[in-house]
Amino acid sequence: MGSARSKVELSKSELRELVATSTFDESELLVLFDHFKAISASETDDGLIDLSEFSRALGLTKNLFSRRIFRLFDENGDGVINFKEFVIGLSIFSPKGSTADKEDFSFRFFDSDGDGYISREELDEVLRASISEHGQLAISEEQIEALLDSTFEEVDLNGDGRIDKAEYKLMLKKHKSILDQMTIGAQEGSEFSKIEIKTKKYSLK
Ligand SMILES: [Ca+2]
Ligand SMILES: [Ca+2]
Ligand SMILES: [Ca+2]
Repeated sequence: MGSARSKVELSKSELRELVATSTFDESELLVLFDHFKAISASETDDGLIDLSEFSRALGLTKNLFSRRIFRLFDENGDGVINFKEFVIGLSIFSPKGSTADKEDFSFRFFDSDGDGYISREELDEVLRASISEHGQLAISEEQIEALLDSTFEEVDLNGDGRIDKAEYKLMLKKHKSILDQMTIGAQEGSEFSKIEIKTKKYSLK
């Protein structure tokens, strides 16, 4: 696969634009472009990354998490990730990405209907997916409800039954580990380097 000519090309002007708009320099972008080519050709060599290719590169099965992260990367919502979207998404995840961008990104991860609030149903959905992902099926309905109750009691400061961005940010201040878990690269670029390693391994196949 490594020698197959990919359908994507990176022009000098695109490269310059991405140096200006992302947290990466030119040499990092060229490395990312190689990864992009490998991932985008891993199932269908069309110069674009679809959900299946994306999930596989992240080492995730297609689940709520990979679908949500994919959607956040897919800024124009056309169902595929182009190189620019790939770079901008990874920019946020990278150690150099700003805290504000990471906060926004993780908030949008929870706020699946995009109305600017995390509802109890939205939190419930992520919680259940996370529980089933970790195989902790022994958690009862009552425990889930109790966890939701205590979360809202703590986080929903104005008591309107939903979490707005200000409340969410205060919660992140108190529980710093949430953002670390939610964002690739928040801890010494660990997950981010894993992406690189994984895709490198993958492209050698
Ligand atoms: Ca797209
Ligand atoms: Ca919402
Ligand atoms: Ca609220």
